[in-house]
Amino acid sequence: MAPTTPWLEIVVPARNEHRRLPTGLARLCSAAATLPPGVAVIVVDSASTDDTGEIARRWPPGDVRVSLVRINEPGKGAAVRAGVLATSARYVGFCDADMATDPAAIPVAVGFLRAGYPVVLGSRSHPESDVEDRHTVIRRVGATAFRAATRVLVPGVGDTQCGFKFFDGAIVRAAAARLRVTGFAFDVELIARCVQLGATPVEIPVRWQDVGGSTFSIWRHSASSFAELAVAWRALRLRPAAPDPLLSGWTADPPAAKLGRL
Ligand SMILES: Nc1nc2c(ncn2[C@@H]2O[C@H](COP(=O)(O)OP(=O)(O)O)[C@@H](O)[C@H]2O)c(=O)[nH]1
Ligand SMILES: [Mg+2]
Repeated sequence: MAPTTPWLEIVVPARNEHRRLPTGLARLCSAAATLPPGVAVIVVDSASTDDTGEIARRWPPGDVRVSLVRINEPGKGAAVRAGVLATSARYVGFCDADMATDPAAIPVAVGFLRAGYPVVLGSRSHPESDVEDRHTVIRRVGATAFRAATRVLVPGVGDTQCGFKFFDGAIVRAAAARLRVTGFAFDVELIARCVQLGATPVEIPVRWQDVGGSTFSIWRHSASSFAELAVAWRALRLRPAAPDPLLSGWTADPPAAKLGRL
């Protein structure tokens, strides 16, 4: 039996993921089961019109406990925020329901957390990443422009949008509590807030394979994602967080790990 208090909780935001969630959760749970017992998954469903929530609620008990949080507010950022704030574990991560990032990287991310690195980001721009990108040209152009815009808020981070991030739990809960951006650009604000709290992010290589059925619509979400960067910029200036050395005993400056090797 898994211990009642998990040491690692993984949040999976999911909206209308009836098709991708069963495979995604199965892959996530089997990767998590390779870790020491005490890993739990929290699926956050916001107002799906399919049975996404039921898939999570009826997930069979196993080595990795799966639970469901339901919220009404739409947006990936709102879902991850709610999931993170529902955690109490020492370490907290989040992954997309499609598991486009191979969850085999989870033990690597955990290795970095255990070594004292508080913010571990899966990165498709890492030179050792293996990326199979089938996105349309227009989405790729948009992503390049978005990446350039993120540099103002999180200089030095090559990929803010990979749906695979792991954190010291205390830091990410403090950052999520202040989060203003509720949509797809929330990652940028979340990372910037962790940096404000005194953490230095490290990017690790991932295997990333596009999975069809994306919930991101170029027409509906592109403009709002850029607008969200402006919201984040304003919010970070109006409500900055002072570095808090009491949050954790993390490694504040890990230059040796910049390339994601341990
Ligand atoms: N709960 C919740 N999850 C969302 C919402 N929008 C997107 N997501 C989830 O966020 C993740 C985004 O990944 P995906 O749709 O694959 O987008 P892409 O990889 O950027 O094309 C998926 O797990 C989605 O189900 C939302 O409004 N609510
Ligand atoms: Mg995806």
